[in-house]
Amino acid sequence: IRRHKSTQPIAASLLELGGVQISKQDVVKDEPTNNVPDLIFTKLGLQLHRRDNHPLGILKNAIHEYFDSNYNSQFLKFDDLCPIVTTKQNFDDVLVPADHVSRSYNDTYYIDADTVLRCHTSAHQAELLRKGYTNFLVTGDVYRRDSIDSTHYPVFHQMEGVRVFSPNDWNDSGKDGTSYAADDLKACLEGLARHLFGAVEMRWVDTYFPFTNPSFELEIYFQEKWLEVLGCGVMEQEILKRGGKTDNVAWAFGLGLERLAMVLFDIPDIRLFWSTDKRFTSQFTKGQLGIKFKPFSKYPPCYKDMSFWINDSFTENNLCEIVRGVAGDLAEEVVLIDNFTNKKGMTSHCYRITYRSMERSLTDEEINELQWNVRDQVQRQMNVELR
Ligand code: FA5
Ligand code: MG
Repeated sequence: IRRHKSTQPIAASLLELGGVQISKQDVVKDEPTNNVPDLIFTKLGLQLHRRDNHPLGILKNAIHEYFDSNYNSQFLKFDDLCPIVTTKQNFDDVLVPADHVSRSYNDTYYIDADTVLRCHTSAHQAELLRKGYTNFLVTGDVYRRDSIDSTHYPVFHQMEGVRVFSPNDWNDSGKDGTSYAADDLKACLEGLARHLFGAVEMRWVDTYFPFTNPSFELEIYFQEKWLEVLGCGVMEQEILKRGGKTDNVAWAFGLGLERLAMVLFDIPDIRLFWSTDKRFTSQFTKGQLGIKFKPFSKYPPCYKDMSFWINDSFTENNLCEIVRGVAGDLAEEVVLIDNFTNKKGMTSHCYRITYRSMERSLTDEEINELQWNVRDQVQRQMNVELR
């Protein structure tokens, strides 16, 4: 990890870079640096997806089984590739445009200007294709600066799948390569959903990814809402071409493992995956897909509102990072509940923060102290005016 010596005060550029942790370090103007907070560093290497008794490990193994039995064990499995990757792997190799938002310091954790914590397992697609693999699954922890609620967490797990076809595969089908691959992809993932869930309400939604065309998302009905569980599509020809596969067509998908595991095991909050509380961990057993999580008594939430005048560099991801930096997993949700602009053109935001522990009751003093710390850090790091 490179550190930079500062030569001059640069308060303004700190915010341009997405603030928060960056402001604790010395930064040279225009030279981006590390924005990975301690909370995230402590998650590196935990590899929940490699624990056979953890819901994510159980799910990963069940998906492996589905592919083994339906594809004659053709799919090679990787689950130990390093989450620290180059910006080339994470973005350029999968054709993410130079100005795409996902590259910003607001959305991605940078170790230095050329190195990130992968924000998706697609970071490994191109390299594995170049090495000659044509059917593979990659599971790993991925990292994103994101909002705070029951289905979003800054570290989560994905499984990437890639399957390459040659003209022989589709020539007799009466379809062109692209529609053949798209139909095969949807059939494969619908089969997977049936294997995991039996009957479940699901729907396909058309979407956009820089690396696939056409692109789709699969949503599953869960807790009275449609929950997006995966993105997928037919791989852009350019990626195959660069991998030396000019005449081929391929599909690719990226599953959100927490989202699928929440549906499968009835896990109501994404923070639970990180719990070391026996009342959580003891409920899951290697190889057992049918288990439904029995929530231990739900402790009361506590709501705290805060209002401030925002500035041009304000972002919700920065706010969430500060809240998590102070409250850790005690922060359950951060939502904008009021937003207005006055005659002078100043914009005020009011956020409601929900604090709740999964494991115990929080005291008033404890919550008040968290909230005071959040207010203090927000004011100092984001340069906003509290109201
Ligand atoms: C991607 O990451 C693409 N790389 C997926 C892909 C792969 C598309 C290959 C095409 C081909 P997306 O950002 O939508 O796409 O994330 C994929 C899944 O990860 C989502 O559907 C969701 O299930 C899960 N996910 C996204 N953000 C979070 C989060 N903050 N917490 C938990 N799960 C998340
Ligand atoms: Mg998505």
